[in-house]
Amino acid sequence: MLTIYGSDLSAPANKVRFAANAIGIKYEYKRIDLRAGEHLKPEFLAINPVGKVPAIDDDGFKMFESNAIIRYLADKNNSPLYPKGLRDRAVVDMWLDFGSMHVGAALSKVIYNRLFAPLRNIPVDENSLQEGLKFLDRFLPAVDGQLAKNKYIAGARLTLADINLLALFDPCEIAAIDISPCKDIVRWREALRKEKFYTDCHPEYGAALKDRLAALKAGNKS
Ligand SMILES: N[C@@H](CCC(=O)N[C@@H](CS)C(=O)NCC(=O)O)C(=O)O
Repeated sequence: MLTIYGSDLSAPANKVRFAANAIGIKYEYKRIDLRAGEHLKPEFLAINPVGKVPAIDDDGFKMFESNAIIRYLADKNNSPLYPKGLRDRAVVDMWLDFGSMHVGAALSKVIYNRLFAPLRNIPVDENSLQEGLKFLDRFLPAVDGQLAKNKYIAGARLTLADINLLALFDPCEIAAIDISPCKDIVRWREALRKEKFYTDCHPEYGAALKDRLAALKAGNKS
């Protein structure tokens, strides 16, 4: 049995659930309360020694790092989400890595400073926020251009590279990141957000976001 350890507001953790759903794997989802510090308790550190979500326990085989996890799950299940052909796989890896290392890193800076820092009563790092926005200005059009030429990010088929970006874009609205000028990202995202692999997770994500937003508006920094 596969257990996924996550948190409803964690994009990397949600990515693992999207991928498991899309592959068709049954799993148990265990929420780790990051605000309560559950991720740093010995019970969780025994599953993931670096103390982060997501992590998985697949019949005693434990892993962390979302991209490594989704590659493992797809390979284990011979999923077309991670094609086996040399070049097809290379293109998926290319967009998966670019998605995480560049688009995801820029998004994180903006999301952290606009959403999580205020929630945790931590001063906003204006330089980091501006750097994130600057990189998004550069990278989002590149993703949009790729999606103007292809239905999915790595070509004609849905792959792990789409699932990665889809999860990373989830907090855009709440972090006031305007992706509306990127028409093909919008088209691609709208279509994928209707898919069952996504909607099966979405209610929890939406509810968790709503709670945090309400707390933010009420000035509850706890
Ligand atoms: N690169 C990691 C990122 C994991 C990560 O940073 N998770 C955050 C939640 S989104 C976390 O566990 N934060 C708790 C902490 O670092 O103390 C992945 O893709 O799995």
